[in-house]
Amino acid sequence: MAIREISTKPYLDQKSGTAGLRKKVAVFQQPHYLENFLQSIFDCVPELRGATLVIGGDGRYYNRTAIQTACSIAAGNGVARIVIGQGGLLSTPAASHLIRKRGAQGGLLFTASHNPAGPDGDFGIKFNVAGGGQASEGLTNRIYEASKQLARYRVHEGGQVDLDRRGLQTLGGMEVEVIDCVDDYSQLMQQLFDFDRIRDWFRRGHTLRFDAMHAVTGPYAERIFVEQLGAPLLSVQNASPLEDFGGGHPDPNLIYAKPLVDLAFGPNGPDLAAASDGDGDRNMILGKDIFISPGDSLAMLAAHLHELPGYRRGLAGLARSMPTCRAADKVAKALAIPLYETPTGWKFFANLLDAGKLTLCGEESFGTSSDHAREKDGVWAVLAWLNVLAVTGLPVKEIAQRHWKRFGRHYYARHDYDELPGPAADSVMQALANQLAELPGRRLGDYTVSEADEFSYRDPVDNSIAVNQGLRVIFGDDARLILRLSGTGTKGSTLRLYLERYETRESALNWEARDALAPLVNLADRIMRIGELTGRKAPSVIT
Ligand code: G16
Repeated sequence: MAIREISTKPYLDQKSGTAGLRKKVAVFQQPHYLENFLQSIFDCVPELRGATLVIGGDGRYYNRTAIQTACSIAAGNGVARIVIGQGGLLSTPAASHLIRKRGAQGGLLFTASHNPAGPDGDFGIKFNVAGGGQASEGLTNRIYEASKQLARYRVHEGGQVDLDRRGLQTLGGMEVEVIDCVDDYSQLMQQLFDFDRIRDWFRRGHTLRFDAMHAVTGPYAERIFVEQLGAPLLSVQNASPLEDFGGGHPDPNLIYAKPLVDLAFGPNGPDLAAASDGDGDRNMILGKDIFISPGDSLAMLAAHLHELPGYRRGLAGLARSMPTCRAADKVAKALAIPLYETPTGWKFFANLLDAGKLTLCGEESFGTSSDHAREKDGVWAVLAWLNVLAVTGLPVKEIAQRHWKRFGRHYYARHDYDELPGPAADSVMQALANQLAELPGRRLGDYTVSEADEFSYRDPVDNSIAVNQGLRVIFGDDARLILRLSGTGTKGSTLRLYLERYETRESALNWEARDALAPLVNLADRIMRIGELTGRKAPSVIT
């Protein structure tokens, strides 16, 4: 076995964002860049020596190269066994599940999520810990510190893993097991959902259209929706994973999944339309003539989850990220269960899930999942909706309208200002921060500010504290304006403005979200002056 130590020089920019290290492909292609980051992980997680490590990716450009590099570094650092999805593919939630199922000490996930791919696109790495959750802020900070000091890395030289051949291989002294990427995951889904009932729903002529956006969920969707649940083949579109995602932007939202949205609002829309993103952790849900916002989807699933086989014991608790609308809070109150408000980033749910305090959680960024994994899970969310539709026999729109009638409706939108110069984005944040102290009590339009603050979070399990998690202007139960900087962009700064308005009047439950939120957009203009401070007339993307 040829283990070699290679001298290197540190890179100083290997700081993880909201979900791992995301950079342009060209950045990862710099000499030793990837090796350095991987070695920093192995240096900070000594438990990986002699243990099992799961490796997979979303199939984007550079995935296979990066996986070969990861295998040789893992072998160089004494990993005993690697479990890899065939072709280098594993959806993020499937990888999280495998880490748990195999008792692995961690997983390397090669993905930049929904960001575009290809030689000029983005690449990324996430390290997930034993238990399947994303590395904590503490660990990613330690990895970053280690990367800044790194002087050498260890590799096994010679030999490659055949990523396409299922079964056992060896690389140096390390065992490599290449597995079908769907098998374990689909077994888990069958434990959670009533496949017979969903099959029957399809048999009765109901329809699904799932858009895999040429990303990782294609094989999962074809196996589960078509082969196992009996949906017709054309229920899954863009099913083959491509290295450049077909040139698209695999972000399941109203902008980037527009053809699907048009279908849902067209004359022959399916009963359920859904999409997932590059690595399969996000989801978008639509019914005939209706878009279910992620915050609503979380709340509606919360209200119905106990009707599904894997959740009959009821819900221990609910959680949402701070900018996610407060629809789930209303359901938690009705169910008399706790609702946790966490910072943006799925990693903040992990401790609560591990401690059994949570059953279901979600984020405005099109993420929903349960305690079955430690990642958000796009296919899981679609199955949950299918199962709810099959159990209730109601159309999506009817489920939504009954929900709003019972709990009230949270109109919601997110305005993104992408690729801003850092100082311009910072000046908007600063200008609002400067006003926080004087805002409470002020009457603005139809609203009165009840609280204005910078969000910080104390984890109820380990008491760790996360500060600087976004600025909130809260108008009691009626509305909120939230401003924060994204932690996932790879170019300039992205400013996110989140708008939420709550209505309980029956006459106000079926407005267009854009109309309902117009007064709040005006208020945000007045308070935050984004146009004036950034020179941008309008957001880059509204979701
Ligand atoms: C990641 C995180 C999510 C987060 C989202 C947006 O999702 O896992 O928790 O909500 O980014 O983060 P930000 O607002 O900081 O850009 P993904 O799907 O990109 O891994």
